[in-house]
Amino acid sequence: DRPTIPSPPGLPVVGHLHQIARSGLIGYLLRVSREFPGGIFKLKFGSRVGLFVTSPDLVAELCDETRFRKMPGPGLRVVRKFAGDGLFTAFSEEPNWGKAHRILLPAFSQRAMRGYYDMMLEVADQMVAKWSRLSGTDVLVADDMTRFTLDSIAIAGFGHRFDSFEKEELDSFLEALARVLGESLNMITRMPIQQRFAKKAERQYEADIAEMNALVDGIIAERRKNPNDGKDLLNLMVSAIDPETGEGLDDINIRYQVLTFLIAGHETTSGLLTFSQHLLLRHPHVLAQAYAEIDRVLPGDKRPDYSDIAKLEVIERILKEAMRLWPTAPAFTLAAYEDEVIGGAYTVRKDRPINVFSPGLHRDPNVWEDPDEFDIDRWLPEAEAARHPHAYKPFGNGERACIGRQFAMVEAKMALAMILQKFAISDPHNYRLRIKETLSIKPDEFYMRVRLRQPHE
Ligand code: MNH
Repeated sequence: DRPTIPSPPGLPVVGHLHQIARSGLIGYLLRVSREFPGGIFKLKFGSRVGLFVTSPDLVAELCDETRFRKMPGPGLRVVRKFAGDGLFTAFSEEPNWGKAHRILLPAFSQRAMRGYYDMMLEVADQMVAKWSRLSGTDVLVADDMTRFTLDSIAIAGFGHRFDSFEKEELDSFLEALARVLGESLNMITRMPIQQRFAKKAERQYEADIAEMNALVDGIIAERRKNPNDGKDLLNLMVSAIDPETGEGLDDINIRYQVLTFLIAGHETTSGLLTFSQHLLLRHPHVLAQAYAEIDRVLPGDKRPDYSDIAKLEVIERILKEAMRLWPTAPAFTLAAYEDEVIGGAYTVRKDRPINVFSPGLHRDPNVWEDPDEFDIDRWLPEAEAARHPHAYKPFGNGERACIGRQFAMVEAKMALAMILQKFAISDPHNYRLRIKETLSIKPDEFYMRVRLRQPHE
């Protein structure tokens, strides 16, 4: 007789949705993870049952690619409405996944990163210029991180300039996207009775998708009109041939891919940078370490070049630890090829989505001492080498892991380096973390004081 998968008490009909409505999905899942140290539990979202795993041993089994593969869950299936079979939302069995993966991989090599670097640096310059003008006042961190990461992926990947730092408001693409992501989340957490009254939200949703598509179509048309021989994402998409099938990407798929990269390529990195600055302000001794490293690697006004980025090991540990506590893509979903038993005890049916809830995994007390503490020394090489190999999954797993992880790390290290080189940052309002949830997570309404550093500060 096999044990059943545990579940916290819920209500009839809605299951656990009312608790989610009250404390947010992430907060609720973190609480439930703590209540079920076995590292597996299920929740009821109305009529749907969601299965969640947080123990590293179980995650190790799920990450065995001979038994399990990515299976877009309810959240990503809603996103397929506008991202289709783009890389992020494709089922692994869809031929377009393999085709696009093989075609686009060269755009993420070390060499390619070097090629993007100067473009990213130019965007970072614009951010520094804006904050210099605002010196002595407060900035809304998440919005400027979003300007930085969106402009970076758009210019490096597609040669498109948003020039977000020249505008008061965030680009209307971002507003459309924010509404679409918010509505996507609502669609999966709304109680059935509420869904019937959501007609207006649905119309707005359609209009927002049309607006995003119009931007993407403009970017593609512009490149077809003015071709260049660069090796960026867009050129690979419109002209490269997959050696395995001898085929290129079709027009609809290209649209899905551009949109996918505009979204996946900025949201999570923006959140990572925002969490990192919040955590630094809460831990002044770590902030001091970061300043010391910056002043050693980038003394005075030295411009960071690509080789300097590799020297920023304190900054790298800060980012890794921020992604441990607050992985900004907080879950990924897998399913078994055949009926399986995991943990020697739990039956899971083939094709049934199972969520790896990374914030829970990343705080498993059997692996992480004082799991809620921000401690960058967890990322010293000896500590890292001794750790359970499946206790940390901020970028997902296997062949479906994040294709942009190096891009994100280079970008995030550069941005933090530039900020700390130029500014003294502080938290006069004693910000208390509130999580804003779309499909990714970031600190909500976090204002930070910035002041240009003096030469000997
Ligand atoms: Mn990214 C997949 C996290 C930055 C483009 N990314 C994933 C997955 C995670 C993830 C987790 C796996 C999701 C799943 O299994 O369902 N990504 C991140 C984080 C950051 C990030 C935490 C920043 C920090 N990602 C980026 C950047 C880009 C990008 C930057 C583009 C430049 N990510 C992708 C794409 C995929 C992906 C594309 C889908 C890859 C695939 O399935 O082939």
